Amino acid sequence: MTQSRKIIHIDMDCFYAAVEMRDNESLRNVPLAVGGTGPRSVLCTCNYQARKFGVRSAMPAIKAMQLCPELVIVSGRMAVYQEVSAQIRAIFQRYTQLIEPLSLDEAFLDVTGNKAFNGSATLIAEQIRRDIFNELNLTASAGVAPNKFIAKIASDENKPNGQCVVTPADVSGFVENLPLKKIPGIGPKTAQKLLGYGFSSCADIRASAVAVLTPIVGKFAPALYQRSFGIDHRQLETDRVRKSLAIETTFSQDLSCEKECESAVELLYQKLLLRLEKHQHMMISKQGVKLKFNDFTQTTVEQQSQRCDESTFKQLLVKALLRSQSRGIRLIGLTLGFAHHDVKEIKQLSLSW
Ligand code: TTP
Ligand code: MG
Repeated sequence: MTQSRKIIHIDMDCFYAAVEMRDNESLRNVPLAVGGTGPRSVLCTCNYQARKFGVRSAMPAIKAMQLCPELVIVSGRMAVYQEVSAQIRAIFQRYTQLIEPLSLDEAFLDVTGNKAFNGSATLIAEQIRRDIFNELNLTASAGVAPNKFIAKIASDENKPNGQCVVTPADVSGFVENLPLKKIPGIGPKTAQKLLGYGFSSCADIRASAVAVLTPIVGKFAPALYQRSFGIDHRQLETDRVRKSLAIETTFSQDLSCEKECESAVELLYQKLLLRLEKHQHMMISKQGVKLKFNDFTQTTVEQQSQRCDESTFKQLLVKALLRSQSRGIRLIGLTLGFAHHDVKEIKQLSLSW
């Protein structure tokens, strides 16, 4: 029998708003949102008091004020949130080096084989949340499960300041009646589409087949089918595992001039910056540009770099284009290399949760 993994997903409660409430007493007992205050601005998040009025993340401030006229909106302090995020990460590191940050306020931790608390992931998650509360005066929620998919959903179950443990034996029952929109990767539109075909829960998906799901959800079909049984073999993308970040695009028509390629690099660069947000903790060591030509051969030009900057990508593009020998460009990719750290290997495993 193979040992199941123990994954913890930690997610801070109303993160930006919680930091503002912590740092300013006058904001503690009012419905509070963090976001722009201008007429066309959108909220980043809001506290739980504001949520009672239906106020939500990504809601236009105007709509939020209609729902909750006494809502207080403050502008965000990104530098402070980043600093708190680093403090939270330092707490995680006391318990494991296998950490995959998803954003400033959430991360997966793999504690399989941990020695602390006799290997109980439940107790480790409780202790992490206690450390966060005692040291940073903020609350976090946790999901504990045999894989990332279940852990992420579980951390939402008992929010705020709660925890939910799904043991291997509980997995099947936990996912069976799960609404499909809870599955990461299924947005409201896809959920609606699936409903149109009669799929409303994981139980419905289980009774179907990948071949039936493919015309509806495309490439996501095999993963969706697996998720409906609670299966998710994805490893954590830790600093150790992730050595690079790449983003690329294949053109419907080959590009033939430098100007077109440069515009494509500008677009890709914006996308790369968005992806990089999830990996803010990583140390960049290299930038690269990949080109695929219309004869399907490819070339890559790289350069040592500690930053992710657009002008370096453009310079690398120019160098790569020198190798094109007037062939059309089918694909352009941008890559970042990361410096990586050594992490101790997992050794002993414990069966208790
Ligand atoms: P979330 O974890 O999605 O939300 P949250 O921490 O505010 O609330 P919850 O208790 O439900 O976890 O996002 C973390 C932070 O990311 C959030 O505090 C603000 C920011 N954020 C945005 O700026 N825009 C958004 O649309 C969302 C969803 C979050
Ligand atoms: Mg959160």
